[in-house]
Amino acid sequence: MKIRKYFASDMKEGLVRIKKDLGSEAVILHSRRVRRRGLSGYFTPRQMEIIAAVDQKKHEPQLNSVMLKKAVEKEGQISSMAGELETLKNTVSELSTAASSGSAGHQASGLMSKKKSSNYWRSYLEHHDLDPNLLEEIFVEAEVEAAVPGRMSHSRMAEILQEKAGSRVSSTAGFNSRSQIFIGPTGVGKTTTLAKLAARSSFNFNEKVGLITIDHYRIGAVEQLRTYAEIMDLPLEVVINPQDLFKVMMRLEGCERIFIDTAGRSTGCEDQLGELLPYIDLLLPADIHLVISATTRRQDIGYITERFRRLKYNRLIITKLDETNAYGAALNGAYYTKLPLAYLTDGQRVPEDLKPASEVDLAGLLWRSG
Ligand SMILES: Nc1nc2c(ncn2[C@@H]2O[C@H](COP(=O)(O)OP(=O)(O)O)[C@@H](O)[C@H]2O)c(=O)[nH]1
Ligand SMILES: [Mg+2]
Repeated sequence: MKIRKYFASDMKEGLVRIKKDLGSEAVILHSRRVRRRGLSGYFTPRQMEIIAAVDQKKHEPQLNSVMLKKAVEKEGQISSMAGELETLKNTVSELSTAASSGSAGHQASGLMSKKKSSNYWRSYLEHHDLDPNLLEEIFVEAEVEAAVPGRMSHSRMAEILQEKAGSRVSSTAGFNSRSQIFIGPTGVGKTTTLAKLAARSSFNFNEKVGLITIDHYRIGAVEQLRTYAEIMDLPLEVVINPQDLFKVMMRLEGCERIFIDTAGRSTGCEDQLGELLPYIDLLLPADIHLVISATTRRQDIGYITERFRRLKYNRLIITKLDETNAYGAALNGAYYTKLPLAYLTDGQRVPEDLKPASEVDLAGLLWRSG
């Protein structure tokens, strides 16, 4: 572990130096405002003292998405082996049927083409927890286009599925509004994702950014965002009732982009969800992101998208893609809501582990196999 102390005029400058010096894996251990030593310290503005560290032994892959791709490839290999086994099983059983009906030669030649049955593809997609109706819709169209009904080569099926599933999912790039609101169940990564996006807006796009939290039920949650706000040197306002929101928005008048965090309410509690509505109404027009974890079962995605509907969300964010190897959540979410996907996240690192959905081959995640 390499630990270094830095002095900079502000956090932004410090972060740039730390990144240059220790690399993007560096973490901030501590930061505070201090006076310069000696008499001159009283005549110059306070400085930021930042203690940063980097674990030299840690050997992380460059991008979590690389791991993601590998996992998908491995998954594909296993599924493909399962498919081969199934084809073999079918061959034996069909050969024995054919032998008893006296046409073994003819049947065998047809089966030697490396085509896989619909059942193979069905179970392959079921593994990704794809909604059965969505799966059925895709299959009906795919079967129509198949040269040999019931059997399709891997590449042809991949092509067809990619086109069919892809056409059902849209993505949106960037922001449409000044206010960016994050809603969704507890623990899905709302605050972390907000911090990633606020960092991108501030550092990559040089926008003047403000943060608001209406997290008034969980003190810990306010502290989490406060830590990010301090590290990024962004103003944070805590709102505890809708009336305060007006005053807070006036204070953040100079901010071009405002990120608004909400407390994770228990999805089933209608009253608590309803409490957010007055805040949201005051913030409109806004980009309202429903944040869902990729590890959510499809039945729960249906339930969550329905429950939160009253909060007028207009786009989706799927988090924690690094924690699963079933990638149906993004497609299911988009299918149930008919709304665009905005961002995907695949790790805890702020701000690195985030990608605009428009840059990810969503359908391809499902069948990028060998
Ligand atoms: N593995 C993984 N963890 C994440 C991701 N996004 C957030 N987390 C973690 O999930 C936990 C809950 O995140 P938080 O932002 O507090 O969730 P919130 O309750 O919805 O605000 C934290 O430990 C985060 O570091 C992600 O994309 N991948
Ligand atoms: Mg939170």
